Amino acid sequence: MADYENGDAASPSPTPNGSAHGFSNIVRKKLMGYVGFANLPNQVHRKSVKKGFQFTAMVVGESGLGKSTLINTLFNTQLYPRKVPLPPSAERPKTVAIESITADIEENGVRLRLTVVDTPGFGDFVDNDESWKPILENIEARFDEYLEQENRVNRQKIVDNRVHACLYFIQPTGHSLKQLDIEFMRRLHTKVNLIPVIAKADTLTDEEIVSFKQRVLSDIAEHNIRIFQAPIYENEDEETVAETEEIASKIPFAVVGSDQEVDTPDGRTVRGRSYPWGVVEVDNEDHCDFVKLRQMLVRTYMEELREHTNLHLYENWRSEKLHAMGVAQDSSVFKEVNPAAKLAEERTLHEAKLAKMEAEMRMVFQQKVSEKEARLKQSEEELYARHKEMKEALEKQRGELEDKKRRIESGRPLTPEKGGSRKKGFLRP
Ligand SMILES: Nc1nc2c(ncn2[C@@H]2O[C@H](COP(=O)(O)OP(=O)(O)OP(=O)(O)O)[C@@H](O)[C@H]2O)c(=O)[nH]1
Ligand SMILES: [Mg+2]
Repeated sequence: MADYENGDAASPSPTPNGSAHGFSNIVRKKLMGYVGFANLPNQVHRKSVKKGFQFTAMVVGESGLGKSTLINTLFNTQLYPRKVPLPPSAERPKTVAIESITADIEENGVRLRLTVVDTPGFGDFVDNDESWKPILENIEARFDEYLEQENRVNRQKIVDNRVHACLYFIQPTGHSLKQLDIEFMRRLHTKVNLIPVIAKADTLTDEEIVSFKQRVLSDIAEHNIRIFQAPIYENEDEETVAETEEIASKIPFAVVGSDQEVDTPDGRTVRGRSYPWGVVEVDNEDHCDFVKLRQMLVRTYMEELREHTNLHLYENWRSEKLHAMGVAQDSSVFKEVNPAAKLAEERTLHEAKLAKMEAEMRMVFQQKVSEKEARLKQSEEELYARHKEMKEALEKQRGELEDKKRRIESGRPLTPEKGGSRKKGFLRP
């Protein structure tokens, strides 16, 4: 099934029958002519190009590992001027300082506001136990700033200064990760997309790189550190899956940085580093993983890094923070409300209420009718009984009268004589 974009015109509205996604009675229809919504991706493209993009990358690693050089190489610009080495007597910062540089760069009409957060001083002290702390604080302060913008009344112009990726430079020792590296990654992996790189890979042989990578990966796995992995989606074409796997197979990227062009023995001019034994080409995949790192960070997964930062890292931080403040998220409050579904729901409730009222009224009516019927029946019975009684009394009276009549006609006294007694009207001589 297609992955419909949320909340846009392309998303089908749920059906009132309340099926899980509202797709149950969606039918496939053939268009009879060009409608124009095939142009939607172009509209999105135009809009986002107009808006421009914001991306913030952080570089962390001990001094002199080539962080600034790699950023210059990645974005093909002199973001960082070449450094003048400090004299040994110069004052050096006592803590990890955080510096950020922002530049607007443009390529084929697409504007990118790139911010690079540098962390000079990391790992430079005798006691480096807490070197990760100012960096974590900086990342969280950027989350805080974003949250504050989200809570404003006007949210039209939110500037996203959150760190979308952190390149962690590993010293090319050829052994394994140092305590400093593990501690940093352990503390930061839930707050930022970690991309580990092996710095100055030209100082190691190919075999050394292979075994060093394995050791680094096993250290990472052992400490349950989650580094950024490009996602593989369902229904992705084979080529994309192969590309993603190829990129993933190079982690940690063994990189070489150079913002200088050098001539190769075969007469080409390339970005690279020149040695008496030959030239290391930055953009040559046989020489180092720079191209794959650029693919991960810029060409293929920049949007994925931004999305993962927003949907997972920031979201987790935000809910943890709100939870700590005692604000529990009420999922029903944040539930997306579809007006059509809401209307249907209200209508159903109203209909149910009406039906209940009707049933109650019918019950009351029936009760009254049966009471009346019972009363009528009772009076009918009473009437009948009275009628019967009266009829019987009449019958009795009639019987007596008939009897009297018969006696008078037969000349018998009405009252039979009882021995010696005289009856009225009949006098004895
Ligand atoms: N061999 C080799 N040298 C490099 C590489 N990248 C940078 N360098 C050199 O290493 C030195 C330090 O490079 P930077 O880019 O300033 O290093 P950084 O990590 O930014 O250093 P800080 O800002 O002091 O923390 C420079 O002389 C670079 O020319 C690389 O890939 N290989
Ligand atoms: Mg630097």
